[in-house]
Amino acid sequence: MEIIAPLAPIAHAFPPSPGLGGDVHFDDDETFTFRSNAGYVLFMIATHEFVHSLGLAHSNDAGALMYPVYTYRNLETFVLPRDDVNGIQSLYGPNPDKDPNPGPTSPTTPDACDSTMVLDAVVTLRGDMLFFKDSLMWRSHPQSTTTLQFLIANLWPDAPDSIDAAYESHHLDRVYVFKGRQVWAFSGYDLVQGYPMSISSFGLPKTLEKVDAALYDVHSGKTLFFVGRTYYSYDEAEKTMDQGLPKHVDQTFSGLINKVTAAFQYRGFSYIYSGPFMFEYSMRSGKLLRTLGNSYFLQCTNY
Ligand SMILES: [Ca+2]
Ligand SMILES: [Zn+2]
Repeated sequence: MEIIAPLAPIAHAFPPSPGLGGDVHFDDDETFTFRSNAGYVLFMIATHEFVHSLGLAHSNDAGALMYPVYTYRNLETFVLPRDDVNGIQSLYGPNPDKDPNPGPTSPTTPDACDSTMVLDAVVTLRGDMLFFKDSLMWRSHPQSTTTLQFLIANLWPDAPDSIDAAYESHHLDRVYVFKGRQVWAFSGYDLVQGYPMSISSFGLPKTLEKVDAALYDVHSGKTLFFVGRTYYSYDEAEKTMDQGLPKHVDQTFSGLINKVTAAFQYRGFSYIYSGPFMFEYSMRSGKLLRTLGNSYFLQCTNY
């Protein structure tokens, strides 16, 4: 079975059988690399194919190595996902020997139907909604009834995993992604030159270690940076931080007493996440309209 590049197979493998069985072929016309995303990372392609040689078929888990679409992954941090471990153990059984040096735990792909899941961040991108969790994201089109899940690196190879916050600046047609003291800016799929930068470039305090969530308010042209139960507000046009900050979140979002974990604005409503809960606010009145779960936009499709 082959691993699919945008245009043509990069390599293919034959499942176990006599003769050709288990053989792997690599396309000599492709550029294979050791670590860089300037070509296909040979280690990832070869591992995927050798697992086919061992008899495992493709997975529909978007986080799995055996997902049929190639995505650049950072080998410094890559750990074989749980879905692949389960797949190979379904054929060969678990390792009977106790591993004297157990490595990091295999990551499990986040599940939209998990009501206890806490999203890392939510953001709009030119009318779509993006929901982030660990190394994965869901993308939802307003016209579509399905939400697609894939690796963040599939959209933005330069973006980090497990991000803290993100917002879309309609003013500059950019998405800003925050992790720790750094911020990345993307124009469509491209990293804007000069990024990542320090979050203090927004006027946030130099001592601040991270922001928990961010939201761009189309009515006021301000971006709100949430830190715990407080927020800072940044004027996108003036490129200045407002005075008298930070404020307590319930000064703008009535009744909100818990830490904000993710936030975004969509069609005139503000959606504020706190752990597995999501609160819908009217942006103009600041009134709480509904309390929803995090699967509200994610369309849990298990049945
Ligand atoms: Ca967050
Ligand atoms: Zn394959």
